[in-house]
Amino acid sequence: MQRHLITSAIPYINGIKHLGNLVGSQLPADLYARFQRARGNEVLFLCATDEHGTPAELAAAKAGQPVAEYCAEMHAVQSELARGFRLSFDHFGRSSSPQNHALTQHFAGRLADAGLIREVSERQVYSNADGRFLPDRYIEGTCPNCGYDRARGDQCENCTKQLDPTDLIDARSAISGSTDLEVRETKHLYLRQSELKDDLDAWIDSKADWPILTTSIAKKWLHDGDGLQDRGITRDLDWGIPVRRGDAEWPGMEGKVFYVWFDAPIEYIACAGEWADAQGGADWERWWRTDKGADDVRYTQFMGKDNVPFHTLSFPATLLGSGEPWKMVDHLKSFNYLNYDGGQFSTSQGRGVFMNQALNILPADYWRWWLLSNCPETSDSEFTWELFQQGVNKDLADVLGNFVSRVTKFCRSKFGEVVPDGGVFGPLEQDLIAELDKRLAAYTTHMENMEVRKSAQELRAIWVAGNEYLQAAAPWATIKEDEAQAAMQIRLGLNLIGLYAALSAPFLPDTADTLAATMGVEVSKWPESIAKALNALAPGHTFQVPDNLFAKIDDAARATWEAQFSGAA
Ligand code: B3M
Ligand code: ZN
Repeated sequence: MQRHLITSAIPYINGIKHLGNLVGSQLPADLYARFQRARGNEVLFLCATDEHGTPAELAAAKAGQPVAEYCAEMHAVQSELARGFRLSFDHFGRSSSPQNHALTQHFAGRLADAGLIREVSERQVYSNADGRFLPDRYIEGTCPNCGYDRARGDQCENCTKQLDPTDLIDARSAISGSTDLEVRETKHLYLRQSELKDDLDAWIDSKADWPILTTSIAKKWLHDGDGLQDRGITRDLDWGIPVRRGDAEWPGMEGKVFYVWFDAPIEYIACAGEWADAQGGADWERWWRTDKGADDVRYTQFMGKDNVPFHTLSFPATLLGSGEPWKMVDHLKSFNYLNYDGGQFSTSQGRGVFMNQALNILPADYWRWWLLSNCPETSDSEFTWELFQQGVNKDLADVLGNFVSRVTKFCRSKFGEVVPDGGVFGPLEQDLIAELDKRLAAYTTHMENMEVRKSAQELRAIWVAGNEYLQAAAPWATIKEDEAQAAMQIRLGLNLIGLYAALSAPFLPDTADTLAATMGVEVSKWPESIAKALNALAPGHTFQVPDNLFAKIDDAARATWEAQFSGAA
């Protein structure tokens, strides 16, 4: 038995995520976790909400709520949506947890002890009216480049020019609107990543099996220009993890918090602690400390490509720099972007489908199937309603749904809702078994390698093979001449449904449950041999004909949704 630690990038707390976010990390991570569990392996699958930083503060302010209250509410919302999409996290934690506070402060202390932290004095905008330093995006003013009067201190949204807050004309606080701003000195902590450059380089070189997308990003940051730069790990914000050196105060750092990207990946570890506490004291260190059993853990991370630098450099720098035996990532699976109908998903314009909206219109499995089988794996990919309609109607309704319906209904009408007896498998059945054995091996390999699209294609081919068999065997014709032969064909068909439940479960967990319940069995573990799986249901075993598994999406519904989610309103 293998042990798999699996983490998905932790979604920001500031609102409900869209389908592009979902397919870029959480959903493929869930696919892999479900697959590994079905293989009989031990899995710890973790995710959490990323609750710190300016985006959280801004979203809470917009909602008119204290940040802590806003985060608690949004965590509950995201958690419910994760359940709705059947994301099978062993724990869905919070980066604001006490466990993460303690661990983040611990790491900072270790890094400081190792001489890997230095203090830097910076000049930053202070708002007298607000009584605080303003992060760049809390400062608004007129863009010196295009004259847009609501440009932000980091960038002008109108002409996209990158700005410094001091470039802005008539700068004001985005919080209070006050123009009573001044530039003050403030001290920050920097992680001396440059000191760890050779260690990181060697570590990345040891990952020969990583995708080029991943290693090229890491190498670029390591070597381009002046090479890996030290990174500020503190901020002048109220909300966040207070800067402490382990258990001790950090003189000069009073009132400051750690930068969100410093504490967010540490939450992967803290989340295991949260999980353990929720289990009444399970052992989390056997997943994370190589001196306590984690040396035989295989750790896989899932994320969008924009998160790769933090996971290949900053977080590993934190772990290596601590000098402690933390488990490092073994495989990092990164994704490109999913676009929406010729453009991008946009939260502010309400463009595209968000997780809550998706579940309001169709069950989770429809989305899971389409998103995974079209995921942005080797390049960006695109959601259109037409492609979605095609995927659902053809793959799910016409192929899988139709097969199940034909087999079960035919059986009910001729033999009743019971697996019929009848002859032994003939050449047609042996051919099918041989084909499915080959396809099962290919499917299993693709799933092992996290080749999501190839896995979906192979699963679909496995469904298609069942339909083709049914077409060739034609039990509705056979029965006129040889009832025993028709009975054998249908017995095989019913067993295929059981097999489909097991093989489809990582993609379509609800459908798998329905299929298994229909057949009066549990969803079985990953099959080893097709021949064995196709003899699982013995003659005499009773079943029930399921309701239509998938409703087709008609053109009217498609047009309605197209308009509804265009962001035009
Ligand atoms: N919250 C960004 C994102 O959701 C960020 C990931 C953190 S992973 C430690 O894409
Ligand atoms: Zn501008």
